[in-house]
Amino acid sequence: MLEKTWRWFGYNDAITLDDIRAIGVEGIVTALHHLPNGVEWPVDEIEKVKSNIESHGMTWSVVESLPVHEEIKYAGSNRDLYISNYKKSLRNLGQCGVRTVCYNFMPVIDWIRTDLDYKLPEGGTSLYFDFIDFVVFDLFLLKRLADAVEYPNHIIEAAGERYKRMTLQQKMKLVDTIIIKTQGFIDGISADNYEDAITIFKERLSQYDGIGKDELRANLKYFLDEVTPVAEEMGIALCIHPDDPPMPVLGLPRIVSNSEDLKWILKANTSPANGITFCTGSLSANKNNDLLEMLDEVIERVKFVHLRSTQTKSNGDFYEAEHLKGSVPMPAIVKRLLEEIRRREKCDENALRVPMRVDHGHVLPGDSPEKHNPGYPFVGRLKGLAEIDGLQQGIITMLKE
Ligand code: DNO
Repeated sequence: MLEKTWRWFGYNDAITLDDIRAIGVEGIVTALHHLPNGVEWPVDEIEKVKSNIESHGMTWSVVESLPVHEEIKYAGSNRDLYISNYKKSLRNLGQCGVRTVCYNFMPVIDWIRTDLDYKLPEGGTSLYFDFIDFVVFDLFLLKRLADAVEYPNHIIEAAGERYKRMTLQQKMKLVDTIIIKTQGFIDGISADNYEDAITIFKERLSQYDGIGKDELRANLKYFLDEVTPVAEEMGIALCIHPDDPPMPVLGLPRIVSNSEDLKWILKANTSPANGITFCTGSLSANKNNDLLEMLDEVIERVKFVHLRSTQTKSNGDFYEAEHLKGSVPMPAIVKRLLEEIRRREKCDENALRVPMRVDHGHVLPGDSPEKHNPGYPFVGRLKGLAEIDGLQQGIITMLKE
């Protein structure tokens, strides 16, 4: 069985551990959200969160994320200091028995959406990525005009037209959505107004001048070669999260986007601690990604899964579909994962469980938008979890027959 887990954002999360326990969740996915990015996570802070989770009848199954400081990603002068802190945090987590650690290696910006309240025909709302809005943000709000060549002419024209028709309020909302709202609760930027947000954001982008795919890959390998021996010693599975959306953005390279990338990562560092977070939602936003084929290629190193689906459109847009709809072949994915779990259990009866969290959810009746982080409503995720759990129970029954 996949372990049923749930992302909890700590004490500031309006969704409480009691709420989460009540719906049958077994494990919590969380981080020390109150600590700044890059510092060592002290044992007593880890213990506090862990025992709080345990006092609610659950376990702290996954750290998401132990953030990788930007200096590690762009190889800044303090990278070895941040890597040393990372190793200390891994040791401390291992000592406390927290053994699955998710992280990402996306420069500057983690996940990207342009609309957090896209109305679905059925009445709920979903997260949406509008390609033209994103180009408006890039070329006309950030004003990264020098790099405009990345986009075909007709896209630049369409973005220009849209920009002309936008009100100031709409422009501010787009900046707020992309830079502040989606990033803010993860490890993001806080700014008082939208001009400051743009300035800070552009400074961060400029730190990657001269860093292309090869350089970023080299920096990831450097990081992995340093931290995997500690992870291995502590019995920790480190699991890199794919890029969302899986493509280069804003002139920044992205290196966890497709089959070739995943295979490269596993080959670049062959430690068993070098694992993958298989996020079906992120990977499915590129319609060239064949998810089943990709899962087969890396399945032995999949240590954590995020299950959700997207619906892509021919114009480059995508939105988050219901968990069992959209383009992800969810039943086949879950079946494949359950077969792999069975294989692991046969080889090693102490095999770590594979935690699964439903990633994101629609905002549905009963959810009040101010009571959750974007993408993480209670009812919408509960629906996804119930569907996926039903699916897995059904598949397990069939596999036994
Ligand atoms: C957004 C998430 C990402 C993801 C991190 C993992 O909702 O999918 O923030 O958790 O990138 O490091």
